Amino acid sequence: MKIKEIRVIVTSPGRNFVTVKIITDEGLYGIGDATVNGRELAVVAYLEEHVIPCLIGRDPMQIEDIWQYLYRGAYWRRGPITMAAISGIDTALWDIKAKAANMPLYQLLGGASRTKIMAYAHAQGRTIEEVADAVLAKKEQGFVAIRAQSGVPGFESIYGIGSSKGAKNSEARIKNLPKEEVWSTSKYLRHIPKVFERLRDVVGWDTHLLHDAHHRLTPIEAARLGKDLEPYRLFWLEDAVPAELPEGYRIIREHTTTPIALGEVFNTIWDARTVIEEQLIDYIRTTSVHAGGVTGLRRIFDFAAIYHVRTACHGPTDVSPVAMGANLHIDLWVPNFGIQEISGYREETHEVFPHAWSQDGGFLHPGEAIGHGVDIDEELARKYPYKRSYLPVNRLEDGTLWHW
Ligand code: GCO
Ligand code: MG
Repeated sequence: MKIKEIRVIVTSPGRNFVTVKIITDEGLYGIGDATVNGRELAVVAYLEEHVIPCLIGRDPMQIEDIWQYLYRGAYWRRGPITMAAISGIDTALWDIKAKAANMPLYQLLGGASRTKIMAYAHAQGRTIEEVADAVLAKKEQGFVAIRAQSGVPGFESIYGIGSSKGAKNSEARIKNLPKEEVWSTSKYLRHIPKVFERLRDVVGWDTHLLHDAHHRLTPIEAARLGKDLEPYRLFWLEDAVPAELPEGYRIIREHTTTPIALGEVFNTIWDARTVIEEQLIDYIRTTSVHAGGVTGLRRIFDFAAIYHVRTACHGPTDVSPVAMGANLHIDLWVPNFGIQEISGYREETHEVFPHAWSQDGGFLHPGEAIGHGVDIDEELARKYPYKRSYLPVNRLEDGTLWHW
């Protein structure tokens, strides 16, 4: 079997997605996600100019060799653009291999270790009562794990909370440039424990509650927050501190027993090495589209298992249904599974990416289709052209640019 053609499909059914389609001379094809939110076309150029010409005519069964060729062979290793490109190719190759073997991908990985995959949903609100209502609504839908994000009094819009009317009409929105938000760590740190106190009152103790600090704290601030949240027994505190300095997580660990999740922006096992090896985290958030596809993710997860770290694939709306499918096959197999994020897709996204994976209340399953079970309707995809779009940026009250 030989790789005959590789297409890069850019479509925006609700938001931008970059999808790789590898077609073989025997007619089998595979699909992979290569989306990097806000920098989509950089991956397209990387693939079209630098990757695809090297792969035409190769044997698609040689997944490991192709992975190493694109990783080591490029000389310039790692980074989100390179790794998303590798991820798209790798996931499509695993799709082809599983189709050729006539089995669902999870079978090829070693078979199912569980019957269903626990997922967590997002709940948010501007006020504590709005968050409480949102959490109860998700519980009602069958979720046993819910991430709760709250507005902070005095701020218009904040991470994880739908933007207010004003923000929607802002100049940045109109010009299609990054929206700017305002942030105060001290106000946030005072408010969040009150949110979780109330949530435990309304939701009880059987629902897992999670919270994402989105890289905005320093280690000692994160340690304080973890400590203040201890009475409410969170499932985790996520991305408390940017992890370019992984040693910073030692400070958090010394002070709190609140479990720590990290790594949605990690691209390789090297990014995750220190926090896993020193047991500074409890959940590793790497996902197939940003951490080197099935090959890269499997390597990280096996490494994490040695250190009691469990898996928690990133699954926001910008991780396409294709990467979600690949994640779910890994989730069903991986011995040290923890949880899977699902933030829900728009109807048009589901239509462009028909998928065998399914959701039953708060649980997911990859399905029994051969391959990873996700396809792309290319004709429909053409109806949703790419639109430049950005993640917001964040500033302190005095204008200093802050982490987002
Ligand atoms: C999450 C994430 C996302 C990211 C987004 C960036 O936990 O789901 O923090 O909301 O911000 O995926 O592209
Ligand atoms: Mg996050």
